[in-house]
Amino acid sequence: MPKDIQTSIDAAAIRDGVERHLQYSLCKDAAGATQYDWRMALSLTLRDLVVEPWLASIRETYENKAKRVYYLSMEFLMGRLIEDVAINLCVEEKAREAMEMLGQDYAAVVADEPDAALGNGGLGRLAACFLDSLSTLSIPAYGYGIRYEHGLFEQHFENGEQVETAESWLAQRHAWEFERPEVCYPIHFGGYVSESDGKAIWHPNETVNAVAYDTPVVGWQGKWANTLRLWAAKPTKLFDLESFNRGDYLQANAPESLARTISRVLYPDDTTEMGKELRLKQEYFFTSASIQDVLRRLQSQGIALEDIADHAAIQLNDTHPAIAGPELVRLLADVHGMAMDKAIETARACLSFTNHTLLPEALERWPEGLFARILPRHHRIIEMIQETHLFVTGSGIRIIEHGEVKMGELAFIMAHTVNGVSALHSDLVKETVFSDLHAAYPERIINQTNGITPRRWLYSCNPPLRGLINETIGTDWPDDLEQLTALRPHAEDAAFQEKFRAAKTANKERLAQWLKDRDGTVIDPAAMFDIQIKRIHEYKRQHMNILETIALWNAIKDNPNGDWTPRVKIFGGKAAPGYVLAKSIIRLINDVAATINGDPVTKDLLQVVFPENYNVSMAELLIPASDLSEQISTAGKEASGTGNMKLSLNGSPTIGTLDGANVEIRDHVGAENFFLFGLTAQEVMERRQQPGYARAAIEASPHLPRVLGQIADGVFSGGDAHRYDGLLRNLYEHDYFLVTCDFDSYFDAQRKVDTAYRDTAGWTKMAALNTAGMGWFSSDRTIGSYAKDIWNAPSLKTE
Ligand code: F58
Repeated sequence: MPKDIQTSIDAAAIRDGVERHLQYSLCKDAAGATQYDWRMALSLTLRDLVVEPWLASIRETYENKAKRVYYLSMEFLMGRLIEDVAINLCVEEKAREAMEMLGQDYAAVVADEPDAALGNGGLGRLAACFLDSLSTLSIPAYGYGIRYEHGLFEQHFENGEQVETAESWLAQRHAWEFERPEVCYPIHFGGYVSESDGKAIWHPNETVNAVAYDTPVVGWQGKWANTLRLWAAKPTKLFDLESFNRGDYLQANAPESLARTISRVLYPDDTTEMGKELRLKQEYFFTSASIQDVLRRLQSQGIALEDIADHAAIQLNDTHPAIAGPELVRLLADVHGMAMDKAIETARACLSFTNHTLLPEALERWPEGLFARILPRHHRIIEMIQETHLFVTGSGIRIIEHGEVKMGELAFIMAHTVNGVSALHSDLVKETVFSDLHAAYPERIINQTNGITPRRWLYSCNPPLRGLINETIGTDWPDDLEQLTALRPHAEDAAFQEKFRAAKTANKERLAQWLKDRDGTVIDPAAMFDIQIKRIHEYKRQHMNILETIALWNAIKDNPNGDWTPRVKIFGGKAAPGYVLAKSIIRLINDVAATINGDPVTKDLLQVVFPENYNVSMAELLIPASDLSEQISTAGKEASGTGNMKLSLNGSPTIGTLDGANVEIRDHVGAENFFLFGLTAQEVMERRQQPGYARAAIEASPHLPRVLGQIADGVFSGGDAHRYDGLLRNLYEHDYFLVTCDFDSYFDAQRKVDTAYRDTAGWTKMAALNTAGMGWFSSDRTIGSYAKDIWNAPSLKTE
């Protein structure tokens, strides 16, 4: 059935499924059913359709004794699932029809689903795209993570400032998951380690249980499904009856609330002041549960412990699960009696590690005292790993140094392969953060440029463009994205161009309508939509974009009758709650928006929009509607970027620096279809050596003194001349991210964009060549390459 699921299921069958679930799973009559009920009934019906291919995939994996990939990640930014599942099963139209038969609006039901926002940004979304591709490629795999009760915070603006509130996606039942109370592992913390007969025995003083919740991840055309297994923390003793009977109700609940804390909330970045200890516990909690689960599965198949690397490839998504190394060593050596050296070697043969950042402050380090208190046995094992490493390599690089446990070094030393996420980034990993370890292990670092799933990021989110592509090159491209190159010969064809523009306009109108309905914001789809969507961070330089907006506003006001290209600048993104400067950037954008949008002279030429609470679902609306993609990070700082890929794929040329995957995007779409500006990574490093570079750049700029002066005068802050003191001081005196140095070249590149956009045919060609050139950035290519170069994990595809 999986192979021809499209033909075997019709709209009437889906309708019957929805009716059945409404009655038997939700106990509702159609007359009394709410939007929630319809959504649940549809979700459960679609979930039923996934169960068969899911069980078949698991069965096939066991029968073949096939190698499995385990993707350990603190974050999975899944977004909504109804449309995703319907599309992968190729029943989207039938589901729509079924809901119509029932008198329901399919789109409204789809939009009712809360985003599963179990991630901060690119790293978490990459994990979600990878799961989609692993299933599409029929590679047996598990995603392992945490079932956070609260996903990424909700963002609100009050007087232009970001205010955070708790997100609660689990307030309603989560339709897609299966609770597995029988899959439960104890996770220990604290205590001490004793030795007897040369054997180490850990006596922990705290234990929680990790309970599995499984969500199916079905691949393209429903041929294969893998599992996303998320762990929830539960107390070993549910309830303290003794305390309850004494009338101490708070104490009675203490075991539960203590345990639950571990899986309660997703860390919104580690710049916050929340307990570091809790973060360490979260990391160990999900990693230990996952590793125990892997070993249990291998043992149930009778696989000898020496041979586990032939059957399990464990990928560490950043350093967050880096404790997997010592944990696997502990289980092999302490629990199963393997010799320590052999255990280290065996663990390394299973493990590989992806680095996602060059920002040194983002590489995790734990105070040694804290680490040894929470994980005393692992502390000792890390010392042994370190001894072996020092002995074998003769290098002086230590994992534990200056009272800190360095997780980057640990992950690197315990992995057989380390990868960066774009060509430039992987080179810089070798030259900067891990240069010493690279010298010690010269074969270990490789590159795997990131990718995105074309199912969600084109097929699903952009129906007009999907239709045009189908009509032009056929329908086989969603799992063979390089077929998009066949669009190239059409890029200059007038009839194709007209349809391409019509698709873009439809997407822009959809976005405009959504903004009007949700926020009452009115934007004109005839203007250029210039979009920057990503976490707010100094290195991503949203402040450079808003400074350029002010300079453009000045230029228009100086010459209101000039030949200007109308623009709507759209921002989307959240700042870490503790990141003061990023929050100041948000406020500045909102302040500038309030001033500029109210200016009668410029309002038809320039507008700034910052819809609150950017998330995956909002990205699905913004990306297809974009004309210009802002990828303006300081060269050498954005490891890869994946939003850059999504926007370009959807026919939105990039204005950007030579950073991360921008470099490769430009190669693929053609330099003439990319607006390049700014210093290179090498030049950035050199410029930083010049004393007073920021002030010098400001003084030399024809724009910056005026723009910064306006901010300092309170032009955008109702006369409050001090609101942006911190931000301005940073730009004048420090400017580590070189906003001032790249500003003029950015401003000039933007004027080239203005001119290019006015040439409608030329712009359409450029946009179409972006779409046509992006096939290589499918996450299917990335996963195929991980499977071959890192995991040695074959696909079980049958055709
Ligand atoms: C991102 N990292 C990179 N980290 O910034 C981006 O260039 C890359 O494309 C992407 O990974 C995928 O490789 C990222 O998203 C985080 O969100 C961390 C989560 C934990 C706290 C610190 C930030």
